[in-house]
Amino acid sequence: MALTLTLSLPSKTSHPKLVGKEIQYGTAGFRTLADDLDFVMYRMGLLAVLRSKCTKAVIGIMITASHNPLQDNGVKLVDPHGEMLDQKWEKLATDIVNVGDGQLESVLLDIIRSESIEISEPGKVFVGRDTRPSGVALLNSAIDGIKDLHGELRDFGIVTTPMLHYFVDESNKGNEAWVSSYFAKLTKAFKHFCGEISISGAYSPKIVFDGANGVGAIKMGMLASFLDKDFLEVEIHNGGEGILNFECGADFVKVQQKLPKGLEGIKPGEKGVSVDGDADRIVYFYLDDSHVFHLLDGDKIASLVAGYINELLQECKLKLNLGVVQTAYANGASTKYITENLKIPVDCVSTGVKYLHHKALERDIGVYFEANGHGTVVFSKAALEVIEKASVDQSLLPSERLAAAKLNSLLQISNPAVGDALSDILLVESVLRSKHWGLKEWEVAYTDLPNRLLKVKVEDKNNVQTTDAGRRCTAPAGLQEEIDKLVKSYPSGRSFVRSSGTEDAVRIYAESDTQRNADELATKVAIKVYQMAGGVGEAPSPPSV
Ligand code: 16G
Ligand code: MG
Repeated sequence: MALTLTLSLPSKTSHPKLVGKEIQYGTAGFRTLADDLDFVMYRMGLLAVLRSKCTKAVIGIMITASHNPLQDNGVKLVDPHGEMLDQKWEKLATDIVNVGDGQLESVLLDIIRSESIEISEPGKVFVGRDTRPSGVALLNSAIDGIKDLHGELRDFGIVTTPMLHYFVDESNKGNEAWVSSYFAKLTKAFKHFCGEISISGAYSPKIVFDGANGVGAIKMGMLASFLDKDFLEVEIHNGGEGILNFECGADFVKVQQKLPKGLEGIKPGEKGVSVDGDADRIVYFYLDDSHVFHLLDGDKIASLVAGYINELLQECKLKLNLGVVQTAYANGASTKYITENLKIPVDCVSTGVKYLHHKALERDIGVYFEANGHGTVVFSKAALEVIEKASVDQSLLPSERLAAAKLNSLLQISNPAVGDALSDILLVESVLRSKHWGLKEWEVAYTDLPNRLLKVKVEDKNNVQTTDAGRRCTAPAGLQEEIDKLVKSYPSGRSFVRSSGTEDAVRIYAESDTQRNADELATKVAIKVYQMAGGVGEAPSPPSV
């Protein structure tokens, strides 16, 4: 039957497309200068309604540019289970954003036809944004798009990215999706877990919190109000008085390996925690007695949490399949520790939460973390049922039942929709409290191999193509062979290059036995990239040896 559907888009003329270069739905959605995003938001409002009609479920729109500077903003769509947008639809998003105003309706109609969308289905969209001032106008543009396709809207206002993912997931499961129910769920499980465990040994429930001057600080304040100080004592810094992500936040601390602005007064041994601008990443850190800075990143969190889950599984003798998922950026020492010491299998996937999340779902219990602090614990419904049953099974030993009960409440603390800085803090604190550990006791499990991350600007980042989860380079021809030759001459050497999914650049990672060697290897590889992949601007300086 011929489709005679036509679309009228009354707000289209208020959101004209900027003439400019093509933009792509990248690793975590569209992200660029906020001033360039008006028409993108409008079109994402339209697309979200179509996606909702297509999946017959609530879809989320999150307006954030995460750890990027204040003047940037971005948008990503959240799929029905709270996961990242389906990859086929990422392509549709790119198509819809890059057509001229004149073709917008016909491209929408193409999507309706190709995806067999029933236009009379309701379209339900949840929206949220971070604290960027540009978010208000951008939200209104998205709302225009939603209304033009007669979608229903629920605006959560300023929320963390993981909260929006959680609301979408819960709503589609038929559960309540309220800010208060989110905090109640996390803190109830945390209190349940910790209630039985006294504070002793090196453990302290106090954290010195760096909120990156963003939404994480606001929501941490709310979370803390649900917990008294015996559970979690939070000293909030960078609560919004300074500039978002400026010299603070998880990305700054991880990349610069130093204290964030505003936390200079942290005392040796105190637990520092930084989140990023939309609170989906965390890193821990502390100063030792000599005021030397120590970082505990996503790799350390993965090893702590997976190690503890493994202990509980052994105690309750449940044969569930536990695995860890990392990316090529995971420190080699962490992968070795998890596979050889903890004896937990590790999968390596491409960079980006969506890849880790999907891989982790293949396990009964999957722990995934990127080194930069994105991660969570996911588990199957069947695994949870087995654990719940064991926790009350009178044929088991009391110690076995107790271990199953602990595992059950630990899993309730995680946000299964996506990596969530707030729930990750509660997870880490639960494990530390249970082990009576401070950060030093946690840190000693393994020592990171010294490493270096560099980036090189090139004419076209698509010149660099990779395979094997970003670990081997297939273009330009000959570059991988050059990298292999360089790596061979460094003890415990490892290096790879990949084009960034969020910036116009090629990233270079190297690790080796000493910092000097890691720096030297990274620099030599960066020079090769510059020479062979069309480097622009100043060439990387050769190592000084
Ligand atoms: C995005 C990704 C993050 C990844 C980073 C890599 C999400 C929510 N975020 O921030 O997982 O580590 O990109 O950036 O997926 P790059 O491609 O520029 O190296
Ligand atoms: Mg983020």
